[in-house]
Amino acid sequence: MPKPIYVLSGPNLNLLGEREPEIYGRATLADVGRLCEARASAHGRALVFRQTNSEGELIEWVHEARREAAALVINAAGYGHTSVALHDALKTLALPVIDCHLSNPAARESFRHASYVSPVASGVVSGFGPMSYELSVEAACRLAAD
Ligand code: CA2
Repeated sequence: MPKPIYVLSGPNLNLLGEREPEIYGRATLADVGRLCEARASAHGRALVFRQTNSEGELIEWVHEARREAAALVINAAGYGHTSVALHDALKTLALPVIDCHLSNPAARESFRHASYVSPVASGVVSGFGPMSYELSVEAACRLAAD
């Protein structure tokens, strides 16, 4: 049985589709989950798709992914710009990690230019709205070894 692809989303992404549609679009996180599911199943992979507003919970799930996942897609949202603890957790993984963003942080405010995730990721996908998640899952499936 191939291991699943984990897709983890961080704080405030539960509000997707409800606020700031000019930046993040009108799709909800459930819509994004369906796109990811379709991409993973095209590769014969199961998907674990979760969102949390808690930094500790996000880190627990990264530890879980370390044991259970074939690859990890993570949109750490605000924690990507602030969390050394998340950076340390991601650094322990021996599997592909894709740093995923709906918007293009490099084209936004300067405080979004710093990332604690991208230095420990295999690659970064940003700026394509929900398609960023689809492309990230595609990359995760193609990079996954287990
Ligand atoms: O573009 C992305 O995916 C971000 O990771 C989203 C984060 C932001 O802090 C990063 O710089 C870039 C913010 C997520 C907040 O999500 C919302 C969704 C809808 C309405 C309000 C916030």
